[in-house]
Formats: sequence, C-alpha cells, structure tokens
Amino acid sequence: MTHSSDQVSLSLAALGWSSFFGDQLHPDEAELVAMRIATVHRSRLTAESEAGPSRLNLPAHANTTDFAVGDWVLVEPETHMLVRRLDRQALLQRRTEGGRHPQLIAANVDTLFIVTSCNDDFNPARLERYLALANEAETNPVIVLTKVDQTADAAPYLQQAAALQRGLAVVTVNAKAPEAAQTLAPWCGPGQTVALVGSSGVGKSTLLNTLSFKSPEDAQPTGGIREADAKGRHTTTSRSLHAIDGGGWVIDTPGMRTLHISEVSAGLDMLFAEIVELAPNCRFRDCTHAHEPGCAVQAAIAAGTLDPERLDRWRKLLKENRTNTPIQSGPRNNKIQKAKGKRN
Ligand SMILES: Nc1nc2c(ncn2[C@@H]2O[C@H](COP(=O)(O)OP(=O)(O)OP(=O)(O)O)[C@@H](O)[C@H]2O)c(=O)[nH]1
Ligand SMILES: [Mg+2]
Ligand SMILES: [Zn+2]
Repeated sequence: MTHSSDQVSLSLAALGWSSFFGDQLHPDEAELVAMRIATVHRSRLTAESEAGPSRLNLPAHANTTDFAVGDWVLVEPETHMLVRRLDRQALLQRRTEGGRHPQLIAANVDTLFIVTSCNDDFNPARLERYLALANEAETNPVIVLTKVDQTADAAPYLQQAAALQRGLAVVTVNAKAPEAAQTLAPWCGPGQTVALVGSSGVGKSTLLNTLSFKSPEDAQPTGGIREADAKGRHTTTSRSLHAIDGGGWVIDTPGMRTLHISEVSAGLDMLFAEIVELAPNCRFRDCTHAHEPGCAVQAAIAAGTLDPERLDRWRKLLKENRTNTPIQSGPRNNKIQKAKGKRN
C-alpha cells in the first residue's frame, strides 16, 4: 500500500490518462510532458505527473481561472511552463450569482459523489440539482449518505434518495470509518477520478481523508457543524486533487450554498425520465400537464404512481433553466474558449 502520492512514480494511465487525451497530441509535441492539474489558485497552478507533484508556470496571457482541477495539460519539461490544455472528457461547472462566467468545479471526472448526511442537510430538491449537473456533464452520479452512525434508521434516507433518478446508486457510510473506502471502492481504482460535492459540513473532506489514507499532517482540514441545523462552517475553500489509497484520484471541493441550474437539457430529461416518458401519451402534443384533459402525467398522479412533488420540482427546474440559459449559447464544449477574460 502506498500512503503518499509523492513517493511513487505513477504511470499516465494511473493518473487517468486515456486514448481520448493521447489522440489530441500533435507530432511536434513529443517533447512535452502531460500533467494533471491538482490545485488552482489565484496566480498559481500545481499538477501531478508521472514524476510526482510540481508547480506550473503560466504564460503571461493565461488565466488560472481557465483551468479546472482534473484538467490535463501539456508542460515544457525544463521550465514547467504550461503550453496548452487538452480537451476535456467531462466538465462540471456552475453559474454563480452575478458571475459572468461559469465556475469550473472539476474536469475529467468519471464519478460524481453527491454527498449529503442522514440529518437536516438531506433535501431531495437540492440533490436533484446536483444530479442534473452530473447528468449534463455525462458523469456517473452516486449519492453518498454520510453520518449513518448518527441516525437510528437510515432506511428512509436511502429510499428517498433512490427515488430521485432511475437506476441511481445510493450508499450509506460513516465517513470517518475505514469501511467507507470499501463501500466506495466500486467507483475508485487505478485511472478512475471521482469528485466530492455537497453542502458544507456533510463530510466531503472527512471522506477524502479516509479514501486517501492521509496522515494527520497531510489531512484535509475538517470542521464541526452547527448542532441546531446541521450547517457546516465552509472549512474547505479551494478544490484539490488527491491520490486514493489503492488507486485512482479524488477531488475535494468547497461546500456549495446554492446550485443554480443553467444550460442543462439532457440532464433534466434523464433526471425526470418517468415524467418525460409519460408526455407522449398526453392527448395534446403541447400539454403542460397542469389542467389539460387526457393528460397522462396528471393521470399518473391520480393513480398514485407519480409523486406530485416531483412534478412541481421538475417544472421549477425547467423554468429556472429557461431563465438562466442564454439564448445564443454555442456548442457545449466551446464554453471554455469563450470563458477567457478578466478574473473577477
Ligand atoms: N459521526 C460522523 N461525523 C462525520 C461524518 N462525516 C463527517 N463528519 C463530521 O462532520 C464534520 C464536517 O465534516 P467535513 O469533512 O469538514 O465536511 P465538508 O463536507 O468537507 O465541509 P466543507 O469543507 O465546509 O464543505 C466534521 O466534524 C466531521 O468529523 C460521519 O459519517 N459520521
Ligand atoms: Mg471540506
Ligand atoms: Zn400532460
């Protein structure tokens, strides 16, 4: 077992490299080294590579905010000058209040661990937002219910979470216990990258420390929560990539207060598949499923096979998505090219 990423020499495949990235290399780039962004700071980037961690130098015109933790970049081996970023296989991003550009959460993530606790943090409407984000980025979502050791009965949480999306994986853990790593092992392993998202205080950094087998000095700081409402204290303030004990990579992120939905369409259809699939059976093609006669969605609610709250939340997210999505948005994968500009 290796307990520290810097003591071992990693293969590119172990770092998450695949032919998707290899195919992007030009013949004249043979001298360059591929590295994976590990941290993004205001004026500084660090990366993991086959030779271990290193600090990168940025060209004068480049902006650290254009890079996401998990990105693959090509680097000049002598100077550690970043030459270019490779196209992403997946990008998790969100619109922030008043922000001009989307905020990059993580790139090239295989599995998104949506973390919530078996307490007052648990909120189906908020989890659906995270699921829409994961679906849209074509990243596999898993709901991780922490603090199972602090509840008498986790079954209601499990049931509610599993009902949020067809085929959704849901697990319960005590994030502090080593067994949590076994529970999450099916999604971890050499070459796999997972990211932890969720509200402050749900145990993302605690899970990271368990998964990566951190020594107390290396551990990500964790913080207590308020007893009254289970709210955290925003202990983690930046995103970072860490090696998982036993292979693979995990990205810690700061707790999010709100997650606004924008530019998700396939993501919402997948999330609410049971409603979307009923719509073709409605009498009217443009049925709003509110009051029309012959509405298959309303019929399902009357029959008790569809939860009316799901319909309400679907409508709300559709509306929010319409309001927040710029009419002239380009193809999804072009967003980063447009996101150049001044840092806010
Ligand atoms: N008993 C128990 N406590 C937990 C569990 N997971 C997390 N905690 C505790 O919950 C508190 C918050 O954990 P953190 O790991 O800091 O939470 P976080 O999600 O990283 O929070 P932010 O960095 O603020 O976003 C700490 O006191 C942890 O020890 C769990 O499964 N069981
Ligand atoms: Mg944290
Ligand atoms: Zn209808």
